[in-house]
Amino acid sequence: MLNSKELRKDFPALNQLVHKHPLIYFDNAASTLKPLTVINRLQQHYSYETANIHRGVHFLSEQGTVFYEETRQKVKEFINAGHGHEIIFTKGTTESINLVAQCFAEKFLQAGDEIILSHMEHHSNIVPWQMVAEKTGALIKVIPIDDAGELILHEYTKLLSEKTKIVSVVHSSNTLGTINPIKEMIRSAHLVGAKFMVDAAQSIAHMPIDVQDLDCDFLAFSSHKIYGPTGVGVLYGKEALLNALPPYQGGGDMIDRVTFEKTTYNDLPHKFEAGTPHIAGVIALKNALEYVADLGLNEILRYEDQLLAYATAEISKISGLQIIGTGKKKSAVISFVMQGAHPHDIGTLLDQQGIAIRTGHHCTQPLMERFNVPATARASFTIYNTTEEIDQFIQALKKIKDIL
Ligand code: 7TS
Repeated sequence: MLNSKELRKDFPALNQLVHKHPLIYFDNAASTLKPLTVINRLQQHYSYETANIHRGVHFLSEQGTVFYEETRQKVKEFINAGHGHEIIFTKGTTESINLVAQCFAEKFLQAGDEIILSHMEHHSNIVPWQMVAEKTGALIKVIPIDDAGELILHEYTKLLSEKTKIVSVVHSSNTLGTINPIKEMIRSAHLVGAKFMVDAAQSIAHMPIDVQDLDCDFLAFSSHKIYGPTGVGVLYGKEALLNALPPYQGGGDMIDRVTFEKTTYNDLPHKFEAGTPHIAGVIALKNALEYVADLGLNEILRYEDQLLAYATAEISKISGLQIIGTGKKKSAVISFVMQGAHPHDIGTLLDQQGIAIRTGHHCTQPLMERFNVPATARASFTIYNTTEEIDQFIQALKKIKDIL
């Protein structure tokens, strides 16, 4: 069993007071805290290793290139991709989705084609598709959800047709916690010849992911949600598809040969990595992935499931509190509303006791409309959280309920 008390020592941020209370960090779906191995790696890089990569002949540049490419191999292993060059480094999930939307549209979308999204998507898996739909005349179709916050799968099957060119769906919802049956959904999409993109922003740190087993065509995640640095993301794409797409941005590193008449492009993965990337961040992402792999994703999953079950049971005992998102398969995210209290007030009062949660629409406004709420309060748990922290959170919520 994962020893959360022991591994808390790896996270210096937990060793501080906020408003004179020990920090209780329940905003892990927004961004996770960083372990020392990641922090130290960044410091090591900026202290002794700074250099640009992929271009120098000097020692530091060559060393940096090796470290950077080692992370690519680590990501490949972590998600079981077939090849290292199927891993593209981006700024984050948002950029990974924008890349696929724009490049895919340019090559494969025409007026009348259909893009399928779900009602529980983060704005970053809606807006990029709307932008390309507007340009190409493609249409967006939306998989509805039920009152528990689960996708209505027979409606999804009905939406699929030979007009469907791509389906892009979140693996695990940042607002509801719902874990979607993407493997099954991918299989259905492929039956009509559509491609499938997985937004794994919320799942990557919390459950094992095997892109070959899923057979997804694209998958995106952010380093900062898996204990790594901000400003780094990953796009996985199947080799043949990435080769078929046009480049995303033009610039250094992505070219083979440039003349004013014509430019030819570099091979994968460099074709999609124009300009100097976040070298330090990519290098330290390897430490984050090793940290998670050492703990074991199945262990993490089991531990977070326990926290979720405990917190759900305790919150459910508080009258006037309603959980939004009650699906059968959930990650450790609880969104809730309290009768007579605005979520922002709940968030502010919790903050005064050192408890960090997120309030608002969580970049899922269509979901807020679906559940007819302007906003929710959201607590999201991970490896360093404990049942004692949940007890304090519950006590604080009960007090807030009396005040408001
Ligand atoms: N997709 C999902 C499902 C997300 O939860 C987020 C961020 C993103 C995409 C975008 O990731 P980014 O790293 O490119 O910004 N979600 C949240 C959240 O729930 N609270 O803050 C950010």
